[in-house]
Amino acid sequence: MKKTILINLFVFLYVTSAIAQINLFPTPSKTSGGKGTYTIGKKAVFEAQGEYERKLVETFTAELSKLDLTNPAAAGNVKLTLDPGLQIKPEGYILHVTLNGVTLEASTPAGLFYAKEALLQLARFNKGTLPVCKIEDHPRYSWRGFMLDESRHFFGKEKVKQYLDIMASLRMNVFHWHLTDEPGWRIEIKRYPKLTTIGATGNYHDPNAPASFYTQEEIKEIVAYAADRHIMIIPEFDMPGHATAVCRAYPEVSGGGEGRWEHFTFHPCKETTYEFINNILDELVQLFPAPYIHIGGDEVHYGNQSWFTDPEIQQFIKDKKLTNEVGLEHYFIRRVTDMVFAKGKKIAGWDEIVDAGVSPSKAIVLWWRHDRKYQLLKALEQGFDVVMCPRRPFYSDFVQYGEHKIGRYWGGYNTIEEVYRFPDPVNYLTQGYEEQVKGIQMCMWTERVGDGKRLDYMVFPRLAAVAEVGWTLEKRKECSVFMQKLPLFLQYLDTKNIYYFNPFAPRERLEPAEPAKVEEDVLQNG
Ligand code: TNX
Repeated sequence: MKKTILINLFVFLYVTSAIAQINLFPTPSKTSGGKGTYTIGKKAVFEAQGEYERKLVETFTAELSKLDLTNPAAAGNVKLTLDPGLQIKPEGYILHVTLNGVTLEASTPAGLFYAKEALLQLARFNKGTLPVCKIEDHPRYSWRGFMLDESRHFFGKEKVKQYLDIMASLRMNVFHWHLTDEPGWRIEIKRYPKLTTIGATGNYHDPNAPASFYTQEEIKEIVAYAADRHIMIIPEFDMPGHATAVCRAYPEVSGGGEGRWEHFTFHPCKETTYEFINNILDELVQLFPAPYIHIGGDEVHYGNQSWFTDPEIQQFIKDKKLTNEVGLEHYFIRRVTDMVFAKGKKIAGWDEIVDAGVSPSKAIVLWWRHDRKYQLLKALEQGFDVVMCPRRPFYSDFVQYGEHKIGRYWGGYNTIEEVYRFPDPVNYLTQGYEEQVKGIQMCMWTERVGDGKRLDYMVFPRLAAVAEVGWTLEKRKECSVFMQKLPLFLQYLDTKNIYYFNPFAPRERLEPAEPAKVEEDVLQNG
């Protein structure tokens, strides 16, 4: 009770104070407000010595020219300094607005980039009339991620770039790209053309939808676009399960499966399967400079029925002394991990890989099964680095409002407030393992998301809360303050024509429909 009164008082004082104009997404580590303002406009003059500083000036000028400013003709002085000798943490920065000008300082390019993004937000929210202030900022976690599933439905290059822009503004730095799964394979592999001629056709709602995928040229373009924004892209090649699209294109590597899960897995014993995977990995490591390749590893039991009956597989289990089918799954994961490691990268994998006997020096674990907290603990105890993306509250295919009909529920759903409060209530589990907890991630699975409009609705504005969980120090987080400033973020989304859910007027915008299942429609109509 006392705490609630104190928080309310704090919120009241906050919104009526000078610091209120210093709204940033995410909230910085330290903000001090002064008296007065300093105006910048399209005639701003920049002091920038090095090559990277000058590159940032170019992008900043272009972005500033698009803002709605009170005094667009204003000048103003902005000085950018990138100096590795400065005592500023790797992704940190100092942004100082005085009555005489603005300075941005950092010891790394990423830090200076974030200083630029912070200044851009200040200019946007205050129409160029910046409050005098000093912001000293650095992130809580080094992995601030967003995952997009483009296998179930494909959204394309422009949507991805738009999301990368918004992620950069929110100081998020990992884009996990789920490019392969049951309905479609979405990346050109030169050595295996049928992956895209056959594997890329169809989506979750329509098995006959025309092939959609990224060419290698497009991948390179998007990777470079992300790198310019200090975002690393980690591709996911899901295996040994969720491999249906691959097996459709190349049935010789299929491991069987039954009914709905037919051809769900790779064949786990054939040497040719491992050669096939190794050849694909060769192309992936060329395309993605990030230090990880995500190899999936999830939900194999859905479709490994034939592993129990196929004599060749059963013999293999005996010969290799693998105990049972789960032992075989772990054997598969260890082999693929070693392939990736031999190419100079670590694997990322879903939390099933914790049991596979993979060395923690070769892998990072994404903890997703919120109902298996012990799996998080086991990963930490075994020495794995971990990214936390539990379904509750970080899966954005869960609904966000009680009246919504489309999307997942599991003992509740994922409101923006619940997203914001994470890692509460699981923070007790990670105590003592802080070094191994690399960060957090939102995962956007798209079985029930058929187009960009519905995608936007599920991602926004929850992504702003995810960003703050990833960046803002625990002592600076306060949900009610976040909700107070959220309308500014919604206005920013308006300028980008994003159709978001509005938590302040939840019935105002209708939930965009899920696409109809083409197969079922045909059955019903026929
Ligand atoms: C579980 S998360 C999956 C995905 C689904 C998702 C739907 C994970 C590793 N596997 O294949 O799309 O649930 O929420």
